[in-house]
Amino acid sequence: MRNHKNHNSSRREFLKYGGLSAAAISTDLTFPIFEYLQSKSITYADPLHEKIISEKNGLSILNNRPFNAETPPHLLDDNITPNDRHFVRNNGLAPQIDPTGWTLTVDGEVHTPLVLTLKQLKQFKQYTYALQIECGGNGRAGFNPPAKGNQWTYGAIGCATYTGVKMRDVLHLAGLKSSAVYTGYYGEDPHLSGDPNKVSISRGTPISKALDEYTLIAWEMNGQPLTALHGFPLRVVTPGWPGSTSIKWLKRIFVRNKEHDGAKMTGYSYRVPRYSVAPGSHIPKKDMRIIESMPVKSLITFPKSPLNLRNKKSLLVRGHAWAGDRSVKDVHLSINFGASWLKTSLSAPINPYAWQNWNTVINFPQKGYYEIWARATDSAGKMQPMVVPGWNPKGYLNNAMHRIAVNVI
Ligand SMILES: Nc1nc2c(c(=O)[nH]1)N[C@H]1C(S)=C(S)[C@@H](COP(=O)(O)O)O[C@H]1N2
Ligand SMILES: [Mo]
Repeated sequence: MRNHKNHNSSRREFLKYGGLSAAAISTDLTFPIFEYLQSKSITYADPLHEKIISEKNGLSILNNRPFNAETPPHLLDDNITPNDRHFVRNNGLAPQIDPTGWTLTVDGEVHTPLVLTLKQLKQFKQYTYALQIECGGNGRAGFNPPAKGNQWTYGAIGCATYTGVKMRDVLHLAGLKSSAVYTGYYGEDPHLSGDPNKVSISRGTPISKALDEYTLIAWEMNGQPLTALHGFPLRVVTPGWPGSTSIKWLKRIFVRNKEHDGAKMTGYSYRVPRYSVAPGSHIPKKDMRIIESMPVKSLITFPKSPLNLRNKKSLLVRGHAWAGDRSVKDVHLSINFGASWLKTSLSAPINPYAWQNWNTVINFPQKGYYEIWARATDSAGKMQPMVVPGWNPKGYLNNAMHRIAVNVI
Protein backbone atom coordinates (compact mmCIF):
# COMPACT_ATOMS: atom_id res chain seq x y z
CA MET A 1 0.00 0.00 0.00
CA ARG A 2 1.38 3.35 -1.04
CA ASN A 3 0.46 5.27 2.09
CA HIS A 4 1.30 2.75 4.79
CA LYS A 5 1.98 5.05 7.70
CA ASN A 6 0.34 6.18 10.86
CA HIS A 7 -1.81 9.28 11.19
CA ASN A 8 0.90 11.43 12.78
CA SER A 9 3.46 10.80 10.12
CA SER A 10 0.81 11.43 7.47
CA ARG A 11 0.08 14.74 9.10
CA ARG A 12 3.74 15.65 9.07
CA GLU A 13 3.97 14.63 5.43
CA PHE A 14 0.93 16.76 4.68
CA LEU A 15 2.50 19.80 6.33
CA LYS A 16 5.79 19.18 4.63
CA TYR A 17 4.19 19.29 1.19
CA GLY A 18 2.20 22.39 2.05
CA GLY A 19 -1.05 20.50 1.85
CA LEU A 20 -0.42 19.25 -1.66
CA SER A 21 0.13 15.61 -0.79
CA ALA A 22 -2.78 13.19 -0.53
CA ALA A 23 -4.71 13.38 2.73
CA ALA A 24 -3.97 10.81 5.42
CA ILE A 25 -5.16 7.31 4.66
CA SER A 26 -6.11 5.16 7.61
CA THR A 27 -4.65 1.68 7.63
CA ASP A 28 -6.59 0.02 10.47
CA LEU A 29 -8.10 -2.55 8.17
CA THR A 30 -9.21 -5.99 9.08
CA PHE A 31 -8.20 -7.39 5.72
CA PRO A 32 -6.05 -6.23 2.84
CA ILE A 33 -7.58 -3.88 0.37
CA PHE A 34 -6.18 -1.32 -2.02
CA GLU A 35 -6.35 2.26 -0.96
CA TYR A 36 -9.04 3.48 -3.34
CA LEU A 37 -11.54 1.11 -1.76
CA GLN A 38 -11.48 2.95 1.55
CA SER A 39 -12.26 6.44 2.63
CA LYS A 40 -9.58 8.88 3.54
CA SER A 41 -9.66 10.70 6.85
CA ILE A 42 -9.49 14.44 7.39
CA THR A 43 -6.10 16.08 7.76
CA TYR A 44 -5.88 19.49 9.39
CA ALA A 45 -3.02 21.49 8.01
CA ASP A 46 -3.95 25.01 8.97
CA PRO A 47 -5.80 26.12 12.11
CA LEU A 48 -7.14 29.14 10.20
CA HIS A 49 -9.30 26.76 8.27
CA GLU A 50 -10.88 25.12 11.28
CA LYS A 51 -14.05 27.14 10.79
CA ILE A 52 -14.34 26.06 7.19
CA ILE A 53 -13.63 22.48 8.15
CA SER A 54 -16.28 22.57 10.87
CA GLU A 55 -18.85 23.55 8.21
CA LYS A 56 -18.00 20.37 6.38
CA ASN A 57 -18.97 17.21 8.11
CA GLY A 58 -16.47 14.40 7.57
CA LEU A 59 -15.07 15.51 4.23
CA SER A 60 -11.49 14.76 3.16
CA ILE A 61 -9.44 17.91 2.78
CA LEU A 62 -7.27 17.69 -0.34
CA ASN A 63 -5.82 21.18 -0.11
CA ASN A 64 -6.12 24.18 2.18
CA ARG A 65 -5.04 26.96 -0.12
CA PRO A 66 -7.08 26.94 -2.23
CA PHE A 67 -9.59 25.04 -0.12
CA ASN A 68 -10.61 21.75 -1.71
CA ALA A 69 -12.47 18.93 -0.01
CA GLU A 70 -14.24 15.82 -1.25
CA THR A 71 -16.94 13.66 0.26
CA PRO A 72 -16.26 10.00 1.05
CA PRO A 73 -18.84 7.90 -0.88
CA HIS A 74 -20.68 6.64 2.23
CA LEU A 75 -21.35 10.27 3.23
CA LEU A 76 -23.10 10.86 -0.11
CA ASP A 77 -25.90 8.45 0.82
CA ASP A 78 -28.63 11.13 1.06
CA ASN A 79 -30.87 11.54 -1.98
CA ILE A 80 -30.24 15.28 -1.76
CA THR A 81 -26.71 16.15 -0.66
CA PRO A 82 -26.85 18.30 2.50
CA ASN A 83 -24.79 21.51 2.44
CA ASP A 84 -22.26 20.16 4.94
CA ARG A 85 -21.63 17.10 2.78
CA HIS A 86 -21.22 18.82 -0.59
CA PHE A 87 -17.67 18.85 -1.94
CA VAL A 88 -15.84 22.16 -2.34
CA ARG A 89 -13.59 23.10 -5.22
CA ASN A 90 -11.92 26.50 -5.10
CA ASN A 91 -9.28 27.76 -7.50
CA GLY A 92 -8.71 31.01 -5.60
CA LEU A 93 -9.61 32.27 -2.15
CA ALA A 94 -13.20 32.03 -0.94
CA PRO A 95 -14.38 35.62 -0.35
CA GLN A 96 -16.73 36.69 2.46
CA ILE A 97 -19.05 39.02 0.55
CA ASP A 98 -21.25 41.78 1.93
CA PRO A 99 -24.36 41.53 -0.29
CA THR A 100 -25.32 45.19 0.23
CA GLY A 101 -25.09 46.91 -3.12
CA TRP A 102 -24.12 43.68 -4.91
CA THR A 103 -24.88 43.75 -8.61
CA LEU A 104 -24.70 41.31 -11.50
CA THR A 105 -23.59 42.73 -14.85
CA VAL A 106 -24.67 41.23 -18.18
CA ASP A 107 -22.74 42.64 -21.13
CA GLY A 108 -20.98 41.75 -24.36
CA GLU A 109 -23.06 40.54 -27.30
CA VAL A 110 -26.40 41.79 -25.96
CA HIS A 111 -28.72 44.56 -27.13
CA THR A 112 -29.26 45.98 -23.62
CA PRO A 113 -26.44 45.51 -21.13
CA LEU A 114 -27.86 44.99 -17.62
CA VAL A 115 -26.71 45.77 -14.11
CA LEU A 116 -29.08 43.92 -11.79
CA THR A 117 -29.32 44.18 -8.02
CA LEU A 118 -30.13 41.03 -6.07
CA LYS A 119 -33.64 42.41 -5.54
CA GLN A 120 -34.16 42.92 -9.28
CA LEU A 121 -32.83 39.47 -10.03
CA LYS A 122 -35.29 37.93 -7.59
CA GLN A 123 -38.16 39.46 -9.59
CA PHE A 124 -37.62 36.99 -12.41
CA LYS A 125 -39.65 33.80 -12.03
CA GLN A 126 -37.92 31.57 -9.45
CA TYR A 127 -37.31 27.86 -9.75
CA THR A 128 -35.98 25.16 -7.44
CA TYR A 129 -34.36 22.05 -8.92
CA ALA A 130 -32.14 19.25 -7.65
CA LEU A 131 -29.00 19.51 -9.80
CA GLN A 132 -25.82 17.52 -9.79
CA ILE A 133 -22.44 19.23 -9.98
CA GLU A 134 -19.36 17.09 -10.57
CA CYS A 135 -15.83 18.42 -10.87
CA GLY A 136 -14.25 17.59 -14.25
CA GLY A 137 -11.27 16.22 -12.30
CA ASN A 138 -13.28 13.84 -10.10
CA GLY A 139 -11.41 10.49 -10.20
CA ARG A 140 -8.10 12.13 -11.14
CA ALA A 141 -6.32 10.01 -8.50
CA GLY A 142 -6.86 6.97 -10.71
CA PHE A 143 -4.71 8.09 -13.66
CA ASN A 144 -1.24 6.75 -14.36
CA PRO A 145 1.05 8.50 -15.12
CA PRO A 146 -0.52 10.74 -12.52
CA ALA A 147 -1.93 14.15 -13.39
CA LYS A 148 -1.07 17.20 -11.30
CA GLY A 149 -3.85 18.82 -9.33
CA ASN A 150 -6.23 17.78 -6.60
CA GLN A 151 -6.18 14.03 -6.30
CA TRP A 152 -9.95 13.60 -6.22
CA THR A 153 -11.02 10.00 -5.76
CA TYR A 154 -14.80 9.60 -5.97
CA GLY A 155 -16.33 12.41 -3.98
CA ALA A 156 -16.17 15.58 -6.12
CA ILE A 157 -19.88 15.15 -6.87
CA GLY A 158 -23.02 16.33 -5.15
CA CYS A 159 -26.70 16.76 -5.90
CA ALA A 160 -28.27 19.59 -3.89
CA THR A 161 -31.37 21.66 -4.61
CA TYR A 162 -30.76 25.16 -5.93
CA THR A 163 -33.18 28.05 -6.02
CA GLY A 164 -32.73 30.87 -8.46
CA VAL A 165 -33.68 32.14 -11.87
CA LYS A 166 -33.10 30.67 -15.29
CA MET A 167 -30.00 32.00 -17.01
CA ARG A 168 -32.06 32.15 -20.19
CA ASP A 169 -34.65 34.52 -18.70
CA VAL A 170 -31.86 36.95 -17.79
CA LEU A 171 -30.17 36.59 -21.20
CA HIS A 172 -33.48 37.13 -22.96
CA LEU A 173 -34.07 40.36 -21.04
CA ALA A 174 -30.66 41.59 -22.16
CA GLY A 175 -31.49 40.44 -25.69
CA LEU A 176 -28.89 38.23 -27.34
CA LYS A 177 -27.36 39.53 -30.54
CA SER A 178 -27.05 37.05 -33.39
CA SER A 179 -23.29 37.20 -32.79
CA ALA A 180 -23.67 35.68 -29.27
CA VAL A 181 -22.06 32.24 -29.20
CA TYR A 182 -20.56 31.68 -25.75
CA THR A 183 -20.85 32.90 -22.16
CA GLY A 184 -17.94 34.04 -20.00
CA TYR A 185 -18.68 34.05 -16.27
CA TYR A 186 -16.69 36.05 -13.74
CA GLY A 187 -16.74 35.58 -9.97
CA GLU A 188 -15.38 37.77 -7.19
CA ASP A 189 -12.93 35.32 -5.64
CA PRO A 190 -9.43 36.75 -5.29
CA HIS A 191 -6.53 35.05 -7.01
CA LEU A 192 -4.28 33.00 -4.72
CA SER A 193 -1.49 35.52 -5.26
CA GLY A 194 -3.71 38.32 -3.92
CA ASP A 195 -3.04 40.24 -7.15
CA PRO A 196 -6.35 42.03 -7.94
CA ASN A 197 -5.55 41.98 -11.67
CA LYS A 198 -5.38 38.20 -11.78
CA VAL A 199 -8.41 35.96 -12.25
CA SER A 200 -8.22 32.40 -10.97
CA ILE A 201 -10.99 31.04 -13.13
CA SER A 202 -13.47 32.44 -15.66
CA ARG A 203 -15.28 29.83 -17.67
CA GLY A 204 -18.47 29.64 -19.67
CA THR A 205 -20.42 27.48 -22.07
CA PRO A 206 -21.83 27.63 -25.59
CA ILE A 207 -24.99 29.79 -25.61
CA SER A 208 -27.12 26.68 -26.17
CA LYS A 209 -26.14 25.29 -22.75
CA ALA A 210 -26.59 28.67 -21.07
CA LEU A 211 -30.11 28.71 -22.54
CA ASP A 212 -30.88 25.21 -21.23
CA GLU A 213 -33.91 25.47 -18.98
CA TYR A 214 -32.01 23.91 -16.06
CA THR A 215 -29.05 26.30 -16.14
CA LEU A 216 -29.64 28.57 -13.16
CA ILE A 217 -28.33 31.69 -11.51
CA ALA A 218 -28.89 30.53 -7.93
CA TRP A 219 -28.78 32.14 -4.49
CA GLU A 220 -30.05 29.26 -2.37
CA MET A 221 -28.72 25.77 -1.81
CA ASN A 222 -31.08 23.36 -0.05
CA GLY A 223 -33.32 26.22 1.05
CA GLN A 224 -30.48 28.21 2.68
CA PRO A 225 -28.59 31.18 1.27
CA LEU A 226 -25.43 29.91 -0.45
CA THR A 227 -22.59 29.67 2.04
CA ALA A 228 -19.39 31.64 1.46
CA LEU A 229 -17.70 28.43 0.27
CA HIS A 230 -20.39 27.74 -2.31
CA GLY A 231 -20.53 31.22 -3.85
CA PHE A 232 -22.63 33.59 -1.70
CA PRO A 233 -24.47 35.63 -2.85
CA LEU A 234 -24.85 34.17 -6.39
CA ARG A 235 -23.59 31.33 -8.50
CA VAL A 236 -24.18 29.72 -11.85
CA VAL A 237 -25.33 26.09 -11.88
CA THR A 238 -24.59 24.42 -15.22
CA PRO A 239 -25.74 20.92 -14.35
CA GLY A 240 -24.20 17.89 -16.05
CA TRP A 241 -21.14 19.81 -17.28
CA PRO A 242 -17.79 20.10 -15.51
CA GLY A 243 -18.33 21.89 -12.18
CA SER A 244 -15.92 24.58 -13.36
CA THR A 245 -18.69 26.01 -15.59
CA SER A 246 -20.80 26.65 -12.44
CA ILE A 247 -19.03 29.88 -11.49
CA LYS A 248 -19.44 30.96 -7.85
CA TRP A 249 -19.58 34.52 -6.40
CA LEU A 250 -21.01 35.49 -9.81
CA LYS A 251 -20.45 39.14 -10.71
CA ARG A 252 -20.53 39.30 -14.48
CA ILE A 253 -21.94 37.41 -17.45
CA PHE A 254 -19.90 38.46 -20.47
CA VAL A 255 -21.61 37.24 -23.64
CA ARG A 256 -18.97 36.47 -26.25
CA ASN A 257 -18.90 36.35 -30.03
CA LYS A 258 -16.37 33.50 -29.88
CA GLU A 259 -15.43 30.71 -27.49
CA HIS A 260 -14.67 32.38 -24.15
CA ASP A 261 -10.95 32.76 -23.49
CA GLY A 262 -10.97 33.50 -19.74
CA ALA A 263 -8.71 31.86 -17.16
CA LYS A 264 -8.85 28.05 -17.43
CA MET A 265 -10.66 28.15 -20.78
CA THR A 266 -7.57 27.79 -22.96
CA GLY A 267 -4.56 25.52 -23.38
CA TYR A 268 -5.00 22.20 -21.60
CA SER A 269 -7.50 23.35 -18.94
CA TYR A 270 -10.70 21.33 -18.89
CA ARG A 271 -9.75 19.83 -22.22
CA VAL A 272 -9.17 16.28 -23.35
CA PRO A 273 -7.55 14.90 -26.52
CA ARG A 274 -9.86 14.64 -29.53
CA TYR A 275 -8.66 11.06 -30.08
CA SER A 276 -7.46 8.45 -27.62
CA VAL A 277 -3.79 8.62 -26.71
CA ALA A 278 -1.29 6.32 -25.01
CA PRO A 279 -0.82 7.14 -21.31
CA GLY A 280 1.87 9.79 -20.86
CA SER A 281 1.74 11.08 -24.46
CA HIS A 282 2.35 14.69 -25.37
CA ILE A 283 -0.65 16.04 -27.26
CA PRO A 284 -0.45 19.26 -29.30
CA LYS A 285 -2.83 21.97 -28.03
CA LYS A 286 -4.72 22.03 -31.30
CA ASP A 287 -5.73 18.42 -30.73
CA MET A 288 -7.46 19.15 -27.42
CA ARG A 289 -11.21 19.76 -27.13
CA ILE A 290 -13.23 21.43 -24.38
CA ILE A 291 -15.15 19.06 -22.11
CA GLU A 292 -18.89 19.53 -22.42
CA SER A 293 -21.30 16.97 -20.92
CA MET A 294 -19.81 14.73 -18.19
CA PRO A 295 -19.90 10.95 -18.77
CA VAL A 296 -22.16 8.35 -17.11
CA LYS A 297 -21.15 7.43 -13.57
CA SER A 298 -22.39 5.86 -10.35
CA LEU A 299 -21.48 5.53 -6.70
CA ILE A 300 -22.16 2.92 -4.04
CA THR A 301 -23.08 4.99 -0.99
CA PHE A 302 -24.26 2.18 1.30
CA PRO A 303 -22.72 0.21 2.88
CA LYS A 304 -19.48 1.92 3.78
CA SER A 305 -16.42 0.09 2.49
CA PRO A 306 -14.85 -2.10 3.80
CA LEU A 307 -17.62 -4.10 5.45
CA ASN A 308 -17.41 -7.25 7.55
CA LEU A 309 -20.72 -9.06 7.13
CA ARG A 310 -21.19 -11.50 10.01
CA ASN A 311 -23.79 -14.30 10.33
CA LYS A 312 -25.68 -13.00 7.33
CA LYS A 313 -25.50 -13.50 3.58
CA SER A 314 -27.85 -10.85 2.28
CA LEU A 315 -27.05 -7.18 2.04
CA LEU A 316 -28.94 -4.09 0.95
CA VAL A 317 -26.76 -2.01 -1.38
CA ARG A 318 -27.65 1.42 -2.71
CA GLY A 319 -26.27 4.53 -4.35
CA HIS A 320 -26.78 7.10 -7.08
CA ALA A 321 -26.07 7.38 -10.80
CA TRP A 322 -25.94 10.32 -13.20
CA ALA A 323 -24.98 10.91 -16.83
CA GLY A 324 -24.22 14.55 -17.65
CA ASP A 325 -26.82 15.82 -20.12
CA ARG A 326 -28.31 12.34 -20.44
CA SER A 327 -30.28 10.22 -18.01
CA VAL A 328 -29.33 6.81 -16.60
CA LYS A 329 -31.11 3.79 -18.06
CA ASP A 330 -29.73 1.03 -15.81
CA VAL A 331 -27.41 0.33 -12.93
CA HIS A 332 -25.99 -3.17 -12.63
CA LEU A 333 -23.89 -4.70 -9.87
CA SER A 334 -21.37 -7.52 -9.97
CA ILE A 335 -20.08 -9.47 -6.97
CA ASN A 336 -17.80 -11.70 -9.04
CA PHE A 337 -15.37 -9.25 -10.64
CA GLY A 338 -17.61 -8.61 -13.61
CA ALA A 339 -18.32 -12.24 -14.59
CA SER A 340 -22.06 -11.71 -14.18
CA TRP A 341 -24.31 -8.73 -13.49
CA LEU A 342 -27.41 -8.09 -11.47
CA LYS A 343 -29.88 -5.35 -12.40
CA THR A 344 -30.80 -2.93 -9.61
CA SER A 345 -34.01 -1.06 -9.05
CA LEU A 346 -33.42 2.46 -10.39
CA SER A 347 -35.59 5.52 -9.80
CA ALA A 348 -36.30 8.30 -12.29
CA PRO A 349 -34.58 11.61 -11.52
CA ILE A 350 -36.81 14.04 -9.59
CA ASN A 351 -36.10 16.50 -12.40
CA PRO A 352 -33.67 16.36 -15.35
CA TYR A 353 -30.05 16.67 -14.16
CA ALA A 354 -30.78 15.29 -10.67
CA TRP A 355 -28.91 12.09 -9.95
CA GLN A 356 -30.96 8.88 -9.82
CA ASN A 357 -31.12 6.54 -6.84
CA TRP A 358 -30.74 2.80 -7.14
CA ASN A 359 -30.80 -0.10 -4.69
CA THR A 360 -30.92 -3.86 -4.55
CA VAL A 361 -30.46 -6.73 -2.12
CA ILE A 362 -27.46 -8.94 -2.81
CA ASN A 363 -27.29 -12.55 -1.69
CA PHE A 364 -23.75 -13.82 -1.29
CA PRO A 365 -23.44 -17.52 -2.19
CA GLN A 366 -20.89 -18.36 0.50
CA LYS A 367 -18.42 -16.76 2.86
CA GLY A 368 -15.38 -15.05 1.46
CA TYR A 369 -14.02 -11.80 0.15
CA TYR A 370 -16.17 -9.95 -2.34
CA GLU A 371 -16.03 -6.71 -4.19
CA ILE A 372 -19.22 -5.06 -5.29
CA TRP A 373 -18.83 -3.23 -8.57
CA ALA A 374 -21.43 -0.76 -9.82
CA ARG A 375 -21.90 -0.01 -13.52
CA ALA A 376 -24.34 2.57 -14.85
CA THR A 377 -25.58 2.72 -18.46
CA ASP A 378 -26.84 6.00 -19.89
CA SER A 379 -29.88 6.64 -22.09
CA ALA A 380 -27.69 6.33 -25.21
CA GLY A 381 -26.40 2.89 -24.12
CA LYS A 382 -22.94 4.07 -22.99
CA MET A 383 -21.59 2.21 -19.93
CA GLN A 384 -18.99 2.98 -17.33
CA PRO A 385 -15.67 1.25 -17.97
CA MET A 386 -14.13 -1.00 -15.34
CA VAL A 387 -10.68 0.52 -15.71
CA VAL A 388 -9.60 4.13 -16.02
CA PRO A 389 -10.71 5.34 -19.46
CA GLY A 390 -8.88 7.61 -21.89
CA TRP A 391 -5.73 8.86 -20.19
CA ASN A 392 -5.41 12.62 -20.65
CA PRO A 393 -2.75 15.06 -19.47
CA LYS A 394 -4.82 16.79 -16.77
CA GLY A 395 -6.68 13.76 -15.48
CA TYR A 396 -10.30 14.56 -16.37
CA LEU A 397 -13.37 12.38 -16.92
CA ASN A 398 -12.41 9.24 -15.02
CA ASN A 399 -15.75 7.46 -14.82
CA ALA A 400 -14.39 4.01 -13.97
CA MET A 401 -16.73 1.89 -11.85
CA HIS A 402 -16.83 2.37 -8.11
CA ARG A 403 -15.99 -0.76 -6.07
CA ILE A 404 -16.47 -1.57 -2.44
CA ALA A 405 -15.16 -4.49 -0.41
CA VAL A 406 -17.27 -6.92 1.62
CA ASN A 407 -15.89 -9.72 3.73
CA VAL A 408 -18.61 -12.32 4.37
CA ILE A 409 -17.57 -14.14 7.57
N1 LIG B 1 -15.58 31.84 -8.88
C1 LIG B 1 -15.30 30.54 -8.88
N2 LIG B 1 -16.23 29.66 -9.27
C2 LIG B 1 -15.96 28.35 -9.27
C3 LIG B 1 -14.69 27.85 -8.88
C4 LIG B 1 -13.74 28.79 -8.44
O1 LIG B 1 -12.61 28.46 -8.07
N3 LIG B 1 -14.07 30.13 -8.46
N4 LIG B 1 -14.44 26.50 -8.96
C5 LIG B 1 -15.23 25.78 -9.96
C6 LIG B 1 -15.03 24.34 -9.94
S1 LIG B 1 -13.61 23.77 -10.68
C7 LIG B 1 -15.99 23.47 -9.46
S2 LIG B 1 -15.81 21.80 -9.61
C8 LIG B 1 -17.21 23.98 -8.80
C9 LIG B 1 -17.39 23.38 -7.43
O2 LIG B 1 -18.53 23.87 -6.79
P1 LIG B 1 -18.68 23.66 -5.21
O3 LIG B 1 -17.43 24.17 -4.55
O4 LIG B 1 -19.90 24.38 -4.82
O5 LIG B 1 -18.81 22.17 -5.00
O6 LIG B 1 -17.20 25.40 -8.66
C10 LIG B 1 -16.70 26.08 -9.80
N5 LIG B 1 -16.94 27.48 -9.66
MO1 LIG C 1 -13.82 21.41 -10.89
